[in-house]
Amino acid sequence: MNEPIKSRASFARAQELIPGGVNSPVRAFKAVGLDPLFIEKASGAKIYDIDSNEFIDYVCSWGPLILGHAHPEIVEAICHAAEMGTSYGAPCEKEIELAELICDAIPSIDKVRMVNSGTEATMSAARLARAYTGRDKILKFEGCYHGHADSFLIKAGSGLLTSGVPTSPGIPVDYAGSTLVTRYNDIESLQKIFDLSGKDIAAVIIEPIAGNMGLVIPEKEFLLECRRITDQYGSLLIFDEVISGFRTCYGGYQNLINVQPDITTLGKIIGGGLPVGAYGGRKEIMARVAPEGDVYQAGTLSGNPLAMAAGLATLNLLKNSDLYSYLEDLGQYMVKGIKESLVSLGLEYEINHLGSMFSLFFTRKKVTDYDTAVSSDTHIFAKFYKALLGEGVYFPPSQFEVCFISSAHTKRDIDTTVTAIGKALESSMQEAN
Ligand code: KE4
Repeated sequence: MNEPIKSRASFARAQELIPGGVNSPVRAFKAVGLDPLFIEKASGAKIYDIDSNEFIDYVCSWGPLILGHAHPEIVEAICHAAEMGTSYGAPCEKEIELAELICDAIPSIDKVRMVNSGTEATMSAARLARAYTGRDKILKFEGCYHGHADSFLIKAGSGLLTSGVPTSPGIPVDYAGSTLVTRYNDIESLQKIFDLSGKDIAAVIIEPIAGNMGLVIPEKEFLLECRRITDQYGSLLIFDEVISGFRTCYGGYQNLINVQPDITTLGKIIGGGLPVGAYGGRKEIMARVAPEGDVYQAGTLSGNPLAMAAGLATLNLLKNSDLYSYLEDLGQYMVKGIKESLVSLGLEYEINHLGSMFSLFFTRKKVTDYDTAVSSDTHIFAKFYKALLGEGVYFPPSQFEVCFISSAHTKRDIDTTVTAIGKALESSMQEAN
């Protein structure tokens, strides 16, 4: 790997003009004690930094790029749309087409509203749930991240967990009081909170596959029980599928487990790498959203033709494809290889894996929630990360994020990656001893 001389200089310049030198905290590489690499271009499964280093990429823009970087048909769709204007501030038919694909793919969604980010989607879904139920409290789970709206920055995952500050300053005290928090995969604690406060809870919001404390998979009955308990108390159930939407199948993770939420939030993949978020649900709930209803939510660039074109191209490529079985095979192949490396090195670290998502945790505990996730040794992870980068593999710079495989990755990429992981594990152990 070439010395990141140009990245270092760019980072110095960026820090003069941008808080922390980045436009989203987790990109700052703080948790791994390095300066971030500035990327010049990306294609397929690879990214290239401004110091002419090539990496196999498992960030994939934090999830949107299930088809890899610069997919030719997505690029073509964006370029074609751009030639006809990037934003009209008026309805266009591409919005109907994308809404149609989403509603057809996810049976619990009768109507859907496009927004520009996952944060806008979850913030709007919470407001809608409060209005629809006439209640104020929202319940979330420790380690889940639903974007940076005030309601959700309480014991949150992703960049907050990465920075070690799971609850952000700046949230009004009484506001924070409207957010209840309990443990992921803990039905008993959920039932207790509802028995105490159920009549005040507008909604439970949950990542049906948790991707912001590293990958944490719901235990078998957990999501069913979330559905049962919210029904029991007349609260809504919001599935935050910003990561999981169209990641594990053509639709939501809800399609695979047959649990229907009242509202679903989406993002990432449905934008194909451009800024798109969405929230949708049953007709009678979505009827409350302005201008059909009285719950206000708006956005200058919501549904713009450029982002819609990228989302349409992406979902049309995924629809009726065999890409999900390809991704499943690659995921299995990756995890098998990593496990063999761990065994050969006598290491008993945990791997959580689902489809094309995986997380290698530097802990011997089974990772099922926030507490077991944070038992990971982030110092060894940082050493591992730096060594892996030196081997040409680009993981998310945080123990508490998910590695994503795209359909642009090949078995050869996985072989290279597994070899690199073995070397990085070995050198990080030597450093640790
Ligand atoms: P955005 O506002 O970043 O588009 O989406 C927020 C969001 C909502 N819900 C879930 C389940 C999410 O994972 C996210 C955002 N994910 C993080 C990475 N885990 C975004 C990366 C970043 O913050 O830079």
